[in-house]
Amino acid sequence: MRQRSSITVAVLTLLAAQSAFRIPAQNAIPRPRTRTYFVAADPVTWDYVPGGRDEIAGKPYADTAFFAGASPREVSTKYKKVLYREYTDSSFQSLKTRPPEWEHLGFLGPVLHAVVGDTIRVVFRNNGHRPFSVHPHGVFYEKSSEGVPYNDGTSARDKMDDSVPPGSTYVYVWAVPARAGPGPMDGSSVMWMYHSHVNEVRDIDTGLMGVIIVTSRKMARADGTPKDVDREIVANFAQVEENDSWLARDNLPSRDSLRILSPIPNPSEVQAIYPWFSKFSINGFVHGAMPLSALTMKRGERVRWYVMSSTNDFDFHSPHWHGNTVTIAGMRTDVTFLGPMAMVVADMIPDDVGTWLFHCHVSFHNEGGMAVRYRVIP
Ligand SMILES: [Cu+2]
Repeated sequence: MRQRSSITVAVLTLLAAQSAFRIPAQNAIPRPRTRTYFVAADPVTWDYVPGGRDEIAGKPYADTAFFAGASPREVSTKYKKVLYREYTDSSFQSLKTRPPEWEHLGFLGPVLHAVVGDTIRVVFRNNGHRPFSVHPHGVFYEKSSEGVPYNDGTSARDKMDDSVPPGSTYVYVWAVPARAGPGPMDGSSVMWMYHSHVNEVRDIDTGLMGVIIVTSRKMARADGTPKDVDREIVANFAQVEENDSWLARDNLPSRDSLRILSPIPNPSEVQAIYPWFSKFSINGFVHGAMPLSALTMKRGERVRWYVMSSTNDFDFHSPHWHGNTVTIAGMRTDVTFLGPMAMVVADMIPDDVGTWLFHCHVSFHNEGGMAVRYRVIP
């Protein structure tokens, strides 16, 4: 009798546990799935100062000197680039609309969200003028999805991802195992970057870079975002060397491009006649030109900042948030440090209402324009 009642209790407990798992759809743990993204490398004219104003100084851009005592800077802030852009399907006819909360991404590619246990499929279309690729960090890739040409002992099918010719499409497939997700000291999500890696430096300086965000399964919403975060923000600190871009020659004023005869000029040759080609940028914006509306958050929101840097010789940055503090791996700060291609995740619960500076604390980067503003509203 006693044994029978304990069986009954066990069955009732099991039934109760099962009904407890019938939780509302918005709290349900998403099943592992394949997330497909249609991403093209597109020729685009990008403006580093879209509003024409230095919003750190609060003046028209052309009125403000580059460094104190420097000669007046060039007025055109538009450069031909090749950027990753997201499309709705494999016809690559319709660009996917970027929602307002992701407007701050600027010249970065789309964020590829995934959950531990998922598979990411990137259908990559090269609309550029030369071979490009997509190389991911962190996720699990086989040799056919690494996106880098080097002497790795592979051949044939395993080389097709290395360098995708202009006008071609290639499908990259990346698994997202536990080691691509949050580690023991991480929060509910981690960041990885992706970029073209046929010629790593020149491809990135041409504009081909983006971000992958991987969320732990138990903390993920259906769209892959972490459910303990209200707002995700990505910030790429980059000294973009436009002199190193594949399109450097096309971006020179015509009087200067006549002085350079080679179709792909030597970067130092361009730099010598046109020093402005070094762009001290956050997501492709300089001197506070990122629209304030793109970085507006509410007091008390749980804001996760994914901060990273680029690959050039001087891509050492110290991002500094004014007005509010963050925690990074459980430790409190308001400044962090990035070496080349570094990635840091910082959590903020803003409590200080106002318009605040977010800038690089390396002094010549800050003076050179590596600064944006963010706004906290009540
Ligand atoms: Cu810096």
